[in-house]
Parts: sequence; structure tokens; C-alpha cells
Amino acid sequence: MKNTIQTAVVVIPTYNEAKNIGRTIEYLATKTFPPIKNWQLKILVVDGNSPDGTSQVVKVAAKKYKDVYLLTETSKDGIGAAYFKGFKYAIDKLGADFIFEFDSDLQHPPETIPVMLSEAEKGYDYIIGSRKIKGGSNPKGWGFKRVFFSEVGGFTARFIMFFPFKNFWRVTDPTTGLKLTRVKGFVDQFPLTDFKHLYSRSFGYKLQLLFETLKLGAKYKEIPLIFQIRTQGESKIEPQTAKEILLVALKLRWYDEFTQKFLKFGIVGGVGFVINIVGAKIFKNLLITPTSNLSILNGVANAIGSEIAILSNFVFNNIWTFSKEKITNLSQLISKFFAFNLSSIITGIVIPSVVIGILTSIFGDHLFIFQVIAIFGLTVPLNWIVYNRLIWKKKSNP
Ligand SMILES: Nc1nc2c(ncn2[C@@H]2O[C@H](COP(=O)(O)OP(=O)(O)OP(=O)(O)O)[C@@H](O)[C@H]2O)c(=O)[nH]1
Ligand SMILES: [Mg+2]
Repeated sequence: MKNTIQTAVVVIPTYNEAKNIGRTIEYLATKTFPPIKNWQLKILVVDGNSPDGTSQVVKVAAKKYKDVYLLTETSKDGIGAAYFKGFKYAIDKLGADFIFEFDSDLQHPPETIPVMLSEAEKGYDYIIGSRKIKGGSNPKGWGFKRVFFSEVGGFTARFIMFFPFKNFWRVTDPTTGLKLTRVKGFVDQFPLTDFKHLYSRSFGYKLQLLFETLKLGAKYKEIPLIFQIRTQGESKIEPQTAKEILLVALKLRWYDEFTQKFLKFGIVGGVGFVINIVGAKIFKNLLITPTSNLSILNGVANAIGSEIAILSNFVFNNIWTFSKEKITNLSQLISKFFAFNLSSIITGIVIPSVVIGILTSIFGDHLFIFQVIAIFGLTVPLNWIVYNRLIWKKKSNP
């Protein structure tokens, strides 16, 4: 792709930014864009029908500089909604290959634009301006409250969304507003007109875009962002922004397919455990006679209870937890059930028993503690891995 000229659209949402937008456009058009030769660069301002004449300023600038566009909303609808409308316009009308999210108030240094474009040229899909990596920072002039919300809120959001998986370690600044995203395969995958799908029309959109772009498998790169202080106009950050950001993070994690699957897997496993205990008790009562050998009877009763639990786990995981990967073909059902049985014995009995034996020889007789460690530290994660990787392996998309 290096030889063909690609189009990058800098989308700038504005609300009452008459004092800022003129100099921002001028700076980009006269200082930032001219040295960039291998990209076609366009500016799209999405104005929330600002009463302060922002759109007038943009119209004047559009006459003076080429490739400056204005999309006017009917009213202030939130920064997230403005970006989504802008993305759609940039794709449909401006032929965008890449899209920048960029603020109007020059808090995002324009010098990051060529840096981000060069990362895109290297093949990255998603380039994120981070205030938290080396070379990046928040404004020195921010008061304690703003710093606190940015640091603690950002970290909490990141923790809620990604811990303990790889994105947690790699995405350092989840609430940053400076991004460059590839359209094909990413921005064009978002339901850009379906605002019902958006957890927030306001600042929480940042988390949702980040979460979903990463889920789409974007190859991403963070570059340092020295976030500047706002010098003109008023902040649109409201007191409820922090709360809203956290709520969006919680919703993203909770409704994520992975979380939902894991919860169902846990419920099915818990029910299976109860079935095992209750089943063993019922069969013991059914089979017991005055002459029963109790050790054999207990063993047999437990084996029957376990097998019923295994069957229940298999059935409910198949129709509920892994409904998307459901096995329906009879011969597959039989072979997978056989594999499921075998793995249940290995992960549920053999491995924990050996580990409990070893732990006992090292630390002495603490059976209950060792059982808890073995079940939650070994059986649960091992089953989760076996179910996902072997029994209900995701059908790969063609
Ligand atoms: N169209 C539109 N733009 C908005 C809306 N809310 C914020 N913006 C714009 O989005 C950009 C970011 O908002 P800011 O208030 O600067 O937020 P911030 O940069 O995180 O915070 P500050 O440091 O306080 O400026 C600015 O260009 C705003 O004008 C909105 O509801 N609609
Ligand atoms: Mg700002």
C-alpha cells in the first residue's frame, strides 16, 4: 500500500469552539499537512449546532483552505455521537482510508499527526496517543481533581475492561481521545448509525471504540501524547463524566461474549457439583441394603453421581454456554462426549488428586484447603481451556 496515496480524515467534533477551531484548522492546513507528501489529508468538523458561531468560522476556513468540510448536527448530541456521524460522513463522502479522532482545542499536538501516519504506513490498524507511556504526559496545569480522575479513572476503566488479559498490560491510556484508525475492517465494522448500540453518546464512547476495535483484532501501537492545556473556550467535561466512563467499562466487560460464556460455564459447573453430591446421595439410598459393603457402595454412588453431573455439564454447556459452537451432529456428539468424559476425569480427578497428594506431603494434612486450591486453581481453568480449545472450538470465520 505504500505507493498509493491514501486518504486520512481528521475528524474534529466541536461545541462552542469558535475561539479554537479557526486557529486549529489554520495550523493543520498550513503547518502540519504541507510537509506530508504521501497522504491526502482532509479535515471534517462535526459541529453540535454551536450557538457561538463555530460553524461560521469553519465555513470561512473552508473557503480559504482546501479539503475542509463541515457537518452540522441539529443539536449538541455528545462527543461520541458527533464522532460516529463524522466517521460515516468521512467514509461515505470523503473516501477515508484512515480516520483521526482529534480535539478542536489543540490539546492534541498536531505534531503527532505525521508520527501516527508513519505508524499506519508500517501496517498498524490502530494508533493510540497515550499520556501514560514514556514521552507522554497530562498538562502541568491540571488541578488535583482532574489529575485524580484522569489517573485513577483511566486505570480503573482499564482494569475493569481488560484485567488480567494481554490488553491490560499493553493499553496504557484507555480514555485518550487521540487515535488513528483504519477504516477497512475496523471503523466500517461499527454500527455507525445505530446509536442504541452505543453505551454512551458522550465521553464513554472512547472506551467502547477501544474495546471493540481491539476485539476486531486491530494491530495497534501507542505513541506518546503530550496533552496540552486548554487555553481557549470551555471544557465540555462534566462532573458525571467519570461515573459514566466507569459504567461504560463495566457494561463492556459484563456484556462481552467472553464474560457471558465464563459466567454460564461457572453456573453449569456449580450446578454439576450439586448434582454430583445429591445424585450420589440418592443412589446410595436406593442401592443400600443391610449387607452392603459401605466402601464399595460409597464409591459406586459417587461414580454414578459424577457421571450424571458430567452428562448435565456436557448438555448444558452445549446448549447454553457454547450455544454458538453447539455440537448437533450425532457422531460428533458421541465422540465429543467421550472426550469430555475423559477430560473431566483427568482434570477433575487425576490431576487434583495427584496435586493434593503432593501438597499434603509438603505441607501436612489440610485437605479442604488443598481441595479448594485444586478445584479453583486447576480444575476450573483446565476445564475452561479444554472446553474452548478442544470440545467447543470456535468455528473459524471463513
Ligand atoms: N459536536 C460535539 N462536540 C463536542 C461535544 N462535547 C465535546 N465536544 C468536542 O469534543 C472535543 C473534546 O472536548 P473537550 O471539552 O475539549 O474535552 P477534553 O479535551 O477531554 O477536556 P478539556 O481538557 O477540558 O478540554 C472538543 O473539541 C469539544 O468541542 C458534543 O456534545 N458535540
Ligand atoms: Mg479539550
